[in-house]
Amino acid sequence: MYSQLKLGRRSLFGMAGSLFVPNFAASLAAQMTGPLVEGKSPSMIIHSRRPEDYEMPLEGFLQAITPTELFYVRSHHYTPQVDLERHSLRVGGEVASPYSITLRDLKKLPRIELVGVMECAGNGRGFYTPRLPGLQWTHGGVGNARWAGVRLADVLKTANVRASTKHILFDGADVAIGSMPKFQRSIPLKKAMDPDTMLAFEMNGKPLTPTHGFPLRLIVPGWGGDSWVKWLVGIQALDREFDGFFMKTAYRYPTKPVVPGTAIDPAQMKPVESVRAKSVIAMPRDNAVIGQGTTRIAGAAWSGEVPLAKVEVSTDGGRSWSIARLTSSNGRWAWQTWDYSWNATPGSYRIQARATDANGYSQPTEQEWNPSGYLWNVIQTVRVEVTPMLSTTYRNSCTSCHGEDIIRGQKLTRSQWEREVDKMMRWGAQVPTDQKTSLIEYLSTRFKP
Ligand SMILES: Nc1nc2c(c(=O)[nH]1)N[C@H]1C(S)=C(S)[C@@H](COP(=O)(O)O)O[C@H]1N2
Ligand SMILES: [Mo]
Repeated sequence: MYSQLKLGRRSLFGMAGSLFVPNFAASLAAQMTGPLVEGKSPSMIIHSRRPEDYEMPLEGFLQAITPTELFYVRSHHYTPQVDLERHSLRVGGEVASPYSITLRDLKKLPRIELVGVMECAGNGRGFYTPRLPGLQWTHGGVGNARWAGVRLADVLKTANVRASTKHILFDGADVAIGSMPKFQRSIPLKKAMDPDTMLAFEMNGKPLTPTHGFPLRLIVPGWGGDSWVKWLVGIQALDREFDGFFMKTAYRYPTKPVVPGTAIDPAQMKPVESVRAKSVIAMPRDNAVIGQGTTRIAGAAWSGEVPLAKVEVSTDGGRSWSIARLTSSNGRWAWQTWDYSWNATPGSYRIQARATDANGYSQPTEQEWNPSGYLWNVIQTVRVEVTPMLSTTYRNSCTSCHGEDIIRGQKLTRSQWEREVDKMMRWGAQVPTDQKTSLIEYLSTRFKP
């Protein structure tokens, strides 16, 4: 039975390969192998499987809310399997009334929900020069999900936090690999008491998945992902900032500009807190060849504690800027998808997007180097070539399989061309999604009734 199935697949590939374009068979093969990681899209960029570190591909920036299967994963240690029957959260430290609480009892507190962007402090590290050790994230160490849970402030109130408390420490159920330090982080009391700081048990309407912190994680809106502790088992009130490795050595950012490549004493740095204004262009892709006409430039943008104010787009490498349309509205902690309609004429272009926050801070053009490669937010540049004849796309999508005479004979309206292109794509035509509109534009201009 199984070998028959395999044989069936192989002969299907053979057929597809001879009748259609060869890479159609290849993409079919990729789809048939299924997700490479359970619960994650096969398009995730895999940095590491053990521990789990997966990056969201660029297409994720086109979505107002990141589906869990596209959401990045950053774990320093292996994913712990938490048994809900035995799980409880301990609340202690500088408190008058320490206690333990089960998830079921925790859920009796008032439920809150918010859409929030979480970005790994190391997102974009791969762009720094000189290069830096650590995961070489490009753009996708970030995601925007709907989180539901209870206020951390409500949980702390029951414990009667002492007046001496300055920081709140969070402990996860993950066990350190080898002699690595345990992943433990503290946040200042003020942020802990913020009504939006949450102990979340749901992500995108479902219980948290094991990789994203089941059964309970911290949500620190606006702050780098390093503060969003997963697999929570303990909370402690402290009279000072926690002095473990992940506070005093890692996740620190220089307080003053530094010379690239130099080492800096951690004492000269402070913990990463808020992320900064940033935008990512999801389409068109870098080095794309696109046909002249209306082209969609789109992506997502966010900022941290300070709300996002605007996104601008440049098609001339930053000489002139136009306002992009913000297309989502999921509250102040969410990222915003944005869109810009560009009338592209033949030539070479450098497309850029620039986010600005409500304080007037805009993304920089030059890197602000720091020894661990945190908080990369330099304006992204996407190079595109606009061709008059749409030569490459047209050739790859249409005339690589059949002659132009079939097209020329048809003389269709725009909506007929739209249907025709959809049909051809179902039949295996390789039309890059970011070029579909220009292809339809091209066909309906050149081959009209
Ligand atoms: N217990 C625990 N919590 C953790 C981590 C970890 O390794 N252990 N990684 C942190 C880092 S650095 C980031 S960026 C986020 C990533 O969350 P995600 O995997 O749900 O995307 O979780 C944070 N919480
Ligand atoms: Mo991170």
